[in-house]
Amino acid sequence: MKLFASLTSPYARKIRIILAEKRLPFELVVDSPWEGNTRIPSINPLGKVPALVTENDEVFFDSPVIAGYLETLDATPRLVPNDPLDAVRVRQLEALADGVTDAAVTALLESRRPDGQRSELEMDRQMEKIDRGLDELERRASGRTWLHGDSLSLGDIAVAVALGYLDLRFAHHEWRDTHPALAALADRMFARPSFTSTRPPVG
Ligand SMILES: N[C@@H](CCC(=O)N[C@@H](CS)C(=O)NCC(=O)O)C(=O)O
Repeated sequence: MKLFASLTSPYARKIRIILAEKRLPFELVVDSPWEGNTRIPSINPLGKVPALVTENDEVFFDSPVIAGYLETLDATPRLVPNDPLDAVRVRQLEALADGVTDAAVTALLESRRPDGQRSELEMDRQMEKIDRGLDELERRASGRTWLHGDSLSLGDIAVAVALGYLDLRFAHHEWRDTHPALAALADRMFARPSFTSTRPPVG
């Protein structure tokens, strides 16, 4: 398996963490879709990372689809429950966490636009999505070790990746002060080898 990824992409990090947790061997192909010589559009027509090429040369994107594919392989731990409704609940957690990440990525790109083209209104809208998403995740994390059931799931991974991305790009965001259950979850998740080995480079 080959994973095309940039080292700062939170979506790609989610997949690298899943691969590490499941101890699945893969080749990491580092490629940034923002660079002129990127190969990504020839693999994923949407020009985004992550993209996974399987042993049979089948291509999967985007990250929830790749996560779904990895779940079909013969590897433990299982990160999505077998029960169909519980599986949807874990996917909902992933979607909420990815939505927080989407808002953070959009706000970052907006903040990098040249003077005069930057919209404070758009940045505020995205930050509100982040804050509402964190409040909902805090409610779901409160009083629990794991976000779903009694073991690690894709939901815990996606949420911790979103929190790590906030730390990387919005270090001034004091989400820990107002979200103690998420802060505790982050402390536990960030200590796992799958997280320490995939820490994004600063920049
Ligand atoms: N929903 C997608 C989002 C992927 C995504 O937006 N990746 C960013 C990097 S963090 C990207 O490749 N952006 C390039 C572009 O939008 O052209 C997923 O979960 O995989």
